[in-house]
Amino acid sequence: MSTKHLSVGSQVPPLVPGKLRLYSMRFCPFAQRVHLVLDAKKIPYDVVYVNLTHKPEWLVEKNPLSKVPLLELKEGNILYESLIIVDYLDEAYPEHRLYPKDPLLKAQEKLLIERFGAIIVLMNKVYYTPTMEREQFVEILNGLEIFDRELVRRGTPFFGGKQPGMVDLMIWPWCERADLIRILRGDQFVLPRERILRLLEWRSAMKEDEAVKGSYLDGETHAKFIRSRQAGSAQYDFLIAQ
Ligand SMILES: N[C@@H](CCC(=O)N[C@@H](CS)C(=O)NCC(=O)O)C(=O)O
Repeated sequence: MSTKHLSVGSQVPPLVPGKLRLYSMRFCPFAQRVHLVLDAKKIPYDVVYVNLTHKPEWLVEKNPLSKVPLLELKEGNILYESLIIVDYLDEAYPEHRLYPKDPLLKAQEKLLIERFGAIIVLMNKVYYTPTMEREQFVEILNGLEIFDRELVRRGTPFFGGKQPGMVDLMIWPWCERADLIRILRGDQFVLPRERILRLLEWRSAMKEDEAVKGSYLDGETHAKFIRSRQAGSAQYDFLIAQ
């Protein structure tokens, strides 16, 4: 169950003994990466949601970049940056490994995640800029096609094999949001099925995964948040029953 996003003037709730603490924002794809890994590895954690428009004073004290995700460990140690956090979690909690153990294979998976960064930049433009050029849409599609072909090459249901691994979980938040392009920009921006058939099958399989279900939101819900932010008043708490 979600709680309200804490904002300026709030106090940090005390840490819960025996649990990691994740500082998150319900609609942040980078924070979702960490939720996915914690959920996939079944690591006990509690969540503090943060209002990023009216940030609590303590956020910058915990993370000099003043961003989420932010992971607070039992010993009071703090980690930020989604990829650094998940790397730590996979090493510190080696049961149900998400990266391959082999250093070369692990580095190759990281390269693939790095490559997805170009799609993240393009998708961000869909949210933040008022118009979308055809060229930008084609670039997103070309990027997704690389991942579609990689799945075909691997011949497995997931990048991680029979189960989702780190690549699957790290690219998922933006694949969950892929319908936003059409919802926010119109029907001329529907991703053509035939170009990314295997990736779309993967997307359906991912939606059935228990860890994915834990943080999943549909396209319309994501769009509602983005529209509220575009209108100048981000509604962080609209999912919480009043
Ligand atoms: N590179 C960071 C990006 C995190 C990020 O941009 N988080 C956004 C929310 S989705 C944030 O906290 N923004 C607040 C700000 O930029 O002031 C990561 O991978 O964790």
